[in-house]
Amino acid sequence: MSKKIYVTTPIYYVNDKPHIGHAYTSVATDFLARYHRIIGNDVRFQTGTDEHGLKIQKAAEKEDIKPIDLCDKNSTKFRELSKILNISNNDFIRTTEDRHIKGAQFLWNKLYENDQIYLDEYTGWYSVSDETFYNEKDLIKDEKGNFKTITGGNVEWISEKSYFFRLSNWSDKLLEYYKNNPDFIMPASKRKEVVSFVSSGLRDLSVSRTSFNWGIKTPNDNAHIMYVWLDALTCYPNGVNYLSDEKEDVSDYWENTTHIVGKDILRHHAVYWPAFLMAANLTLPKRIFAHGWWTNEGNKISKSLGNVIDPIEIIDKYGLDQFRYFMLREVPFGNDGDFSIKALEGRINSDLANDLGNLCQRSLSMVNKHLGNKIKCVSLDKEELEILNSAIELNKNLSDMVMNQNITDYIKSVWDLINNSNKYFNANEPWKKVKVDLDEFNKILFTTAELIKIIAIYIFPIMPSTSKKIFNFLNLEDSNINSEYLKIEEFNDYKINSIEALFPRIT
Ligand code: ME8
Repeated sequence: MSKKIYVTTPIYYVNDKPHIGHAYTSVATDFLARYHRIIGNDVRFQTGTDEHGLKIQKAAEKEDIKPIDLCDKNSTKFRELSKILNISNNDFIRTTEDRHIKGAQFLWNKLYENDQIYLDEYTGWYSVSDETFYNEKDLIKDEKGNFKTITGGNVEWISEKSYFFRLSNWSDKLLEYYKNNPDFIMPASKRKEVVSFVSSGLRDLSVSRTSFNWGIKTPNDNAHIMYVWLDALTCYPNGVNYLSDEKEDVSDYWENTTHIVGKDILRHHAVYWPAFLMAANLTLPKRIFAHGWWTNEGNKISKSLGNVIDPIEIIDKYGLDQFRYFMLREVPFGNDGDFSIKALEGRINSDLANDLGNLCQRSLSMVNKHLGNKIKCVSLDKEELEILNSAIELNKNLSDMVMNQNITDYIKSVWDLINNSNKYFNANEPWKKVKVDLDEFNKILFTTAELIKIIAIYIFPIMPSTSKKIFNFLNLEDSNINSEYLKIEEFNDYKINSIEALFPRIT
C-alpha cells in the first residue's frame, strides 16, 4: 500500500557556496527518497536554504552587499548543486519566502499563546558560526586563553533583551518521549548522547535577538527578531503547509517525516525542535537521523585550512554516479569518514568498473556478437530460478534497511548480488557453451540479463543515471524504474541495444 512519506535535508546557510558536506547529506537523503518511490510510496522531499541570522548579515557586510542579495546569489548555487547532483527534491524552500515567514510566525504565536515564551535578558556566550548559545562549561580554552566551541569556533559575549522559551520545563517530557519512541533519534549511539545531555538538565533557551535586524520579526513585539534556529526549523512543516490553520492535504506527509542531518546539528533537531512542537501541541517528526562528519585526507574540513572540497570539481573529473556511489559506500552511514582521492579511485576501479561494469559489458556484448542482439525467453532450470527468485526476494531486506536508514548494508547486499551474478556467469562458462550448445548459451544470457535488470532497479537510488543506462541497454522503458519490474520476464524476449563502458577505469 502506498504510504505518504516526507524526507528532508537541513536547509543550508547561504553565507558561502556549497561544499562536499552539503552534497553528502543531499545525496544520502535523495537515496532514501528514490528508494521509497521505487516501492510505490508517495514521497515529498525538501531541501533549501537558511537565510537569516547574524552569520548571513555579517557575510553580506563583508561583501558590502545587502543580505538579500547575498542570499539570492548563494541560494542559487545550492539550487544548482542539487541539479548537478541529480537530487530528486520536490521542493526547495528559502527562509526569506513568505510561506516560510508566515509558518515561523504561526509557531511563535502558538508558543506565545501557550505561555511558553517570556521576556528577559540574555547575557552569555554566542557562536555566530553555528548560531548557537553556549554555557561556559561546554566551551574549551585555546592556548591564548580564549573560549572556543569544541569544534574550534569563536564565541562572543553578548548581553541583550531577549524572549526565552521555557525549555527547562520540557526535560522530563523529552526523556519520556525518547524512552517511549526508541527509534526517534538514530543511530543509537547518537540517541544516547542526546539522552545524557537532556538528563543533565536544560536551561531556558533565548529565542529572539535585538542587537541586529536580519530576521523574521516576532509577531508580538517589533523590537525583536526570532532566533534563527527557531525560524529555520519551521522550514520543515512549512514545506508541507503544516503550520497553518488552513491545512491542505499535503500536511498528511508531516505525520511520517524523517529529518536527515549532520551530527553537528543534532541537539537543535533532537532537543529544541521536539520541545517547540510539544509546547505548541503539534505533531513531532517520526525520525531524526544524524550522520557523521567528513574529513579531507585526515584533516578537518575548514575554510581557514584551505582544504574545502568542491563537489563540482570532483564530479567533473570522476563523474556524478561515481561520486554518489563513493560518498554512500565509503563510510558506514552514521559514522565519521575520510575523503581521499586514492579511496575514490580504488572504489571506481574495483566496485564499479570490475564488479558492476564488467558484469553488464561482458555478458550483453556476447549477446550482440553471438545472438544477433536478441535473447529468447526460455523455460529456466532450478538453479536459474533459485538465483533469480533470491535476487527478487532481496527487496524485502532492502526495504527494511531503508526504513532504518541503513544505506551501508543496502549497498553491501546489492554488491553481494552483483558478485553472485558474476559467479553464476563465470561458473557456467558461456564462452565455451556458445560453440557447442546455443540453447544453453541463450539460457545463461537470459538469466544474466534478468539479474542485470534487477540490479539496475536496486542501484537506482545510488546511481540513477547508471540505472537508466542499463535499462536502455536492455531496451526497457527507463522513465519510471520501480519494483513492478521485480519479476521474471516469463514471456518476453530481450532485445539488447548497443553497449558502452559504464565506468572508465582510472589509470
Ligand atoms: O547547520 N561532513 O547549515 P550548514 C558531513 N542552516 N556533513 C557536513 C559537513 C561535513 N564536513 N559539513 C556540513 C546549518 N555538512 C543550518 C541548518 S536546518 C533547520 C538548519 C552538512 O550550512 C551536514 O548535514 O552549516 C550538516 O548538518 C549541514 O551540512 C550543516 O549545514
